[in-house]
Amino acid sequence: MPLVSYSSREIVCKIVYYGPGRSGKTTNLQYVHAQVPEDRKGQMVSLATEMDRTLFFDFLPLELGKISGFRTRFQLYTVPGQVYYNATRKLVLQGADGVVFVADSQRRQAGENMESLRNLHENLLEQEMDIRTVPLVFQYNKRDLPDVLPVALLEEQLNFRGVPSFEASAVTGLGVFDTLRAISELVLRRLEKRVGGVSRSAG
Ligand SMILES: Nc1nc2c(ncn2[C@@H]2O[C@H](COP(=O)(O)OP(=O)(O)O)[C@@H](O)[C@H]2O)c(=O)[nH]1
Ligand SMILES: [Mg+2]
Repeated sequence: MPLVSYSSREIVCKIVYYGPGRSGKTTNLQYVHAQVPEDRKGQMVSLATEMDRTLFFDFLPLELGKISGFRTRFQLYTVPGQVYYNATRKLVLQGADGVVFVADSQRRQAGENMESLRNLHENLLEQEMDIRTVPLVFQYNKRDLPDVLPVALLEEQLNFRGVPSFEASAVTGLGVFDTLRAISELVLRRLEKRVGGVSRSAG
């Protein structure tokens, strides 16, 4: 459930970028952070572990406006992908309102993607969240590389729910904002359903 702050009149939605190590999660965040105007974003914060980093920052999307007079603030998080950081991943997933699964499209990464998706399933379950209902989108990243799987096959391997999915090349930014927009929409739609009958307004 999103965090509602009555003092600052903000709704805070937490979006977690999940996926195997080196699929491009950090690159997504860096690209988004670089594009958001200074006055609408917080600092990129890095929680360093020994080998990898958990990154996050928050921002106020320009285009979303207000819900019932509340501004919507988004917090974007990445998790470390390596197997041995599972404790960190669980922690970062806590309270997530939506998940972007960043898959590496390269043929040789197929196993890693599926393993990471299974790990997401398990970690959500532990927090009584259901991978079949949580707002979720897939991003098939690294489309610029030569030996990538066809999207149809990635869909078959990963997108069991038929949720929105996007081809991306996070190094150039291709598909990065399409992905973010899609997960934001899903999160907000769910929020609107829960608070019931509210509408968005400009601002
Ligand atoms: N060619 C290519 N490289 C990418 C792309 N996205 C990320 N990378 C590279 O893949 C490596 C791992 O990316 P990173 O964002 O750190 O992965 P993370 O472990 O998921 O956070 C880095 O060297 C990135 O520059 C992409 O779309 N295409
Ligand atoms: Mg990373």
